[in-house]
Amino acid sequence: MSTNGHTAAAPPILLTVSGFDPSCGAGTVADLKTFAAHGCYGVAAITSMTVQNTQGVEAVNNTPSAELRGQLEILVKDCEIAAVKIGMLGNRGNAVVVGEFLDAHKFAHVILDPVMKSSSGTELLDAGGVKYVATELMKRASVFTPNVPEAEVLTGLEIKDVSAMEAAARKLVEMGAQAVIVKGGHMERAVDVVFDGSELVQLGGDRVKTENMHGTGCTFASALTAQLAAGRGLIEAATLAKAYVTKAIEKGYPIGKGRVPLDHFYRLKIEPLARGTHELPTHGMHPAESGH
Ligand code: PXL
Repeated sequence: MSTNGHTAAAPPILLTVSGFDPSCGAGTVADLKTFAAHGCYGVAAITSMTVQNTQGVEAVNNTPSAELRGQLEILVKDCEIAAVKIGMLGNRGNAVVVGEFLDAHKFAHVILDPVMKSSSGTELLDAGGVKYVATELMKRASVFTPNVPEAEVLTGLEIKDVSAMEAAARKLVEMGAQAVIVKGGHMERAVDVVFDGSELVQLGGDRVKTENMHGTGCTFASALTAQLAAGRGLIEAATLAKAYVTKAIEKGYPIGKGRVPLDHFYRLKIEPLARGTHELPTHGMHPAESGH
């Protein structure tokens, strides 16, 4: 292996299998920013090129299945992937490619976020894809992270409160999921329900200004992926991921006329220094000292 002289150990390499949002609030780019914010190196296979801005999705152009398979296989031939995060799949054909990929290679962590619609309501997975997720892909994931509307579609249950979220989590495990987190971001109280097949836990949370946000689900699932890859157990990883996404929501800022992306790098924000403090020329840099 050529290292080009670089000998530093690489951080965990995380793979996102997701769609591209040109406004970079959701999908692949939200995932990569989240991975980077957690000190991980992200690689990506793109399932779909969406045409969207912060105001909504204008078109969805799914990647041809053979091309998606090519992206996945070329990465796995080269890199040691610590965990896989799956988001938007687009259609059944691409969901099947991902199922086959998971069968062909063993990964320590597979986090499946069953994205069905954009926050503005556009379909991001066709009906055949939803069926494949429910019957095949879900059981191949180590953690399954539907939001409330997705959990309703998959279980057929109506979910109006936290106890219905718990019932949905139990039903998804009966349907074959290994572990489930039903995300309560759409509910009045943003409680998430975590169920690993034996222990059922509620993660409390105050609802922050989520009405007009974009990319919260992608970000939570990606933060969870990074925490699991770091070796944390499910409950601790989910708690930390929820804390991260909550803060990133709080710190979000508008970049366009529509939905607000999160600030994935809020941890890097440094309070502005007193004016001028960091622009003082160092010795030898100042014209007065150059001798001219
Ligand atoms: O937030 C779900 C989502 C996931 N992936 C892509 C998206 C969206 C929402 O718009 O565009 C690519």
